Parts: sequence; C-alpha cells; structure tokens
Amino acid sequence: MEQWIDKIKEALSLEELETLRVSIFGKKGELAKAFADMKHADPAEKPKIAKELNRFKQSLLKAYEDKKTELERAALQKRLEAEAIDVSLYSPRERGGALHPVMHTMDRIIEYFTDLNFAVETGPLVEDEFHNFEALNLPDYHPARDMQDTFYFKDGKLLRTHTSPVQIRTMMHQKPPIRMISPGAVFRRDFDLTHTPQFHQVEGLMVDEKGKVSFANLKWILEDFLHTMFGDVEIRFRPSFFPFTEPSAEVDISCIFCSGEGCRVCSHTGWLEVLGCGMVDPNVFKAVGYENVSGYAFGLGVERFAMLIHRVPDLRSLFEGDLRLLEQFR
Ligand code: 2U9
Repeated sequence: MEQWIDKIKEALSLEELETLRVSIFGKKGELAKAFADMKHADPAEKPKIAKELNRFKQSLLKAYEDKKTELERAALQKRLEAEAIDVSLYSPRERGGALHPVMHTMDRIIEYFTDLNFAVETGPLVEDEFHNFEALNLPDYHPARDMQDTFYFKDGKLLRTHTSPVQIRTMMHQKPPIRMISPGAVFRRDFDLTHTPQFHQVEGLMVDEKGKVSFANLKWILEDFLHTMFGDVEIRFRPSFFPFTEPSAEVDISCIFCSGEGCRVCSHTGWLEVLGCGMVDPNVFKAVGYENVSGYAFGLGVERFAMLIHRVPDLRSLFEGDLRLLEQFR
C-alpha cells in the first residue's frame, strides 16, 4: 500500500493526480477494496485493521492534498509566465500623440506668466451680461457691445466673448493685490478667413494699491514677454481704445516674416499687431467694489500667436484635423 503514496508523490500533472485520486479514493478504488476485504478478516482483528486502514487513509489524503497544492502552484506559475506582457518591448506600430499647436502655444504663454508668480484662474464658458459686459464698462446702450457679436441663449445667458469675466469674478472674491492670467476658450459670431466662432485668449491682470502699478510696469512685462515668445523683434505701443482700459494701447512687433521690410502678411506695414492692453478703467474697479487701487490689463488671441510662431499661413488649417499639419508638431 505504501506504493500509492509514492505514486501520488511522483505524479507529474494535475491530470495524472486526478486519475490516481479516482483509482485510490473512488467508489471502486483501492481504499474501498481494502475496507471491503476486512469482511474476510478475523473478527477479533477487525478493529485493529480498521484503525490501521483509517490512519493510512489520512496519510494518503495528506499526500494527495500536498501534491495537489504543489501542482496547482506550478501550473499557475507556468500560466503567469506564458501570459506575461513585456511592457518595455519596442512596438513599431506605436505612434505617440502630441499637443495641438494652439494648446502648446497656450502652455508656453502660461509658463511665461506662472514663472513670474501670476496665478492661473478659470471660469464658466456660459456667462451672464453682468460679468461679460456691464462690469467691464460696457453698459446696455454702449455701441462697443456691437464690436463683439455674441451668442445668446434664450434665458439671456451667453457664451463669453472674452475671458475678462474671470478677472471680474476673481476681483469680487479676492482682495488686492491681484496678479493673474485667465487662459481659455471664447466665442464670437464671426466666421471668415481670419475668424472662427470659437478661439482662445490669454488675458492678464495686475492690481495693487493706487500708484503701485504703472503703465511702465505694463510696458516692461509685455516687452519681456514678446521677446520671450518671438525672439529679437522690434516692439511698439500704439494708442487705442477699449471700454475696460484707460489709457489703452495696441502692441505691434516688427514683422517676423520680412523683418519689417513689408510683405503680404503684414500688409506691407512691416508690423504685426499681437496684443491689446491698458490701465484698468476706474469704472471696472467701481463695479467690483475696489477703491484706491490701480492696475494694468492685457489680452491676446492664442491662435494668432500659434500661427505667427509656427508660420501657419491659414487659420483654417489649424482646425481641419489634417494629419499632414498635425504630424509636424509631434
Ligand atoms: C478686466 C479689465 C481689463 C483685457 C484686455 C485687450 C486689451 C485686448 C484682444 C486681444 C486680441 C482680444 O483676442 S483678442 O481679439 N484683447 O485687446 N484685452 S485689454 O482687459 C481687461 C480685462 C479684464 C477686469
């Protein structure tokens, strides 16, 4: 009978062990036979034989369970090895994605200002008249509201036409000093060669006690910013008008295509307009409840920056999803 234990110990597979189990422990198996054979034994010996047989059955069962555990563990190990995935294996079909050039440009702009400790603030795309217009010195009757064609909802809400409402919300929730930018999507009913109904802006705002923030500060930071973005270019500030700033200026860089010689891109002026800016109008501070402060603000269109930096001649090619364009930005 000892040889059964040896057979169990020598089993090479779970299948073999199962065959052994049936032949040893099964209804017509060896153990059943041994118990049945007791009827031929001397009745006086029977209890002793039964005890022996039961002890032996226990050691057989233990040998069986041990072997089963061992073989199952080995089978699992083998399966794990067979199914293992080598994540470091080179795959020739793999093609990594890339940021869209507009988002990449936006990131570069954000990085310039966060390096100078400007906070990045965001806000809702669906706005109300107060935050998008009124608080920015654009009352109902003001003709400047026509400057931007607005998408309105039936309930009077609207898609923000600039990210300026974010600055309004920030000032209404925080005390000066404020040093922030508001990057994000904006919407205008405008669709032609140089306009899309959705585009992106980064606006900036710096506010502190009256007298602490000057136009000179604004000029310095925008010149440094534009040199960082466009390299060694000439920069000029032209007087302009915005309802939310006074005084206001538009900022040009010397044309990066013709170095100021005059070409089609700069309409033969030698200059490219890239920014609007100014000192925050006192009416804006009044609307948010700020007193005795001064501040500067600026705004730019990210698509325009992306086109100039990457020399993309046609705005529409940024949004067609053409891989021939996108693959150049991997
Ligand atoms: C507050 C106060 C003032 C933000 C400003 C401009 C000038 C500007 C345009 C650039 C190209 C919009 O995308 S564009 O068409 N922006 O010229 N933006 S000053 O002034 C603010 C903003 C918020 C509370």
